[in-house]
Amino acid sequence: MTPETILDAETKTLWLDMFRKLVRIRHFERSAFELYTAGKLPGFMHISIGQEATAVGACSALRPDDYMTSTHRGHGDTIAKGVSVEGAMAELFGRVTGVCRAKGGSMHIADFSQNVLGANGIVAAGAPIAVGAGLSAKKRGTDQVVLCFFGDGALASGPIHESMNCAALWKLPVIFLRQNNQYAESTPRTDYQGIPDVVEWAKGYGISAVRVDGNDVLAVYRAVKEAAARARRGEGPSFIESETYRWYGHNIGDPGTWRPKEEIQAWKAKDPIPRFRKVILENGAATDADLDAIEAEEEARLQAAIEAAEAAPKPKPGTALEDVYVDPDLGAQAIQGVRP
Ligand SMILES: Cc1ncc(C[n+]2csc(CCOP(=O)(O)OP(=O)(O)O)c2C)c(N)n1
Ligand SMILES: [Mg+2]
Repeated sequence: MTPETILDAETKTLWLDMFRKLVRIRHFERSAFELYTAGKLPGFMHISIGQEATAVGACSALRPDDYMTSTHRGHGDTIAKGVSVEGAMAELFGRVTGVCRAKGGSMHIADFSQNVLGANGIVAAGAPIAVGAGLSAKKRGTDQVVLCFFGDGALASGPIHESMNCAALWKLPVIFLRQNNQYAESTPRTDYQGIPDVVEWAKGYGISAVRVDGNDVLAVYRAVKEAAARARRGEGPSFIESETYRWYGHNIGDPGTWRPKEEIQAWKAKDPIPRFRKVILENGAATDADLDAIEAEEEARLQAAIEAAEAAPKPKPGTALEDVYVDPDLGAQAIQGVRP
């Protein structure tokens, strides 16, 4: 049997789509870093280079109508779930063509057309939102699931516990996926986490819990696929500990060089993109030339997105309350201190 006959067409398409998204996010994050450093982007940001396999593997296991919540480090997660690079890049530039019309910025990218309920600058704040979405799906009787990304540091804060408790109690279709990039800001988990094994801890809620190699896109995909299937069968939430690493520091002003050089090098050697490229080639799902072409297409698309974003207008001050309140008049009164 030749390698070509091992993989069915559907799997090949899935793999190439996942490769494309890995590359898309890597290009996006590199460009965001460069543009910010060159003084072209306002605000503040957190780059997720190194963590792409967790974002892509997880979101590829969802249906388009499933929901997702993310964190302050949400560029990769939101793009993996379907936010366009055009909309995301324009959002970083603070332009009207941004996916949130410049009202979200780097840390609050949301896109309801993709059921992306938002990246979130408040640590752990995505979890209660995910539980609310899960409760809504359950009450409405849909079989949608909710993927809740959060950081390793977020696990040490109350909302994660409250959310997991509620989701377990009410058997809600929520997948709690901890993106364990080993640090909360510059604090290693040995300095903030009293729980010896978070997978065993999560099992204490009476839910399924597993640990995966977060730099292996297929391992993450399989874990989320299984968790989603359980949730759709009405078997409630799951917890996934995805072990990964961010190559750079906590935020864009932090080069992260305070970490041991050997540690950074060891994780870079586990770069999820060449790793998956190797799997694709070994299984005959594509050739090097096919994968190079995907990379070139994504780079060209991103460059066009950057040019379009730079050329787009900034929002007018008078539009500040649009899209913020359901009723803009009530919103304006609230801001002026007039209670409706
Ligand atoms: C409620 C709250 N507390 C503190 C902060 C400041 N803060 C921003 S990111 C961060 C660390 C988060 O670490 P982790 O959850 O591991 O995510 P990572 O940055 O590693 O992706 C902290 C403390 C915040 N944004 N929100
Ligand atoms: Mg972290």
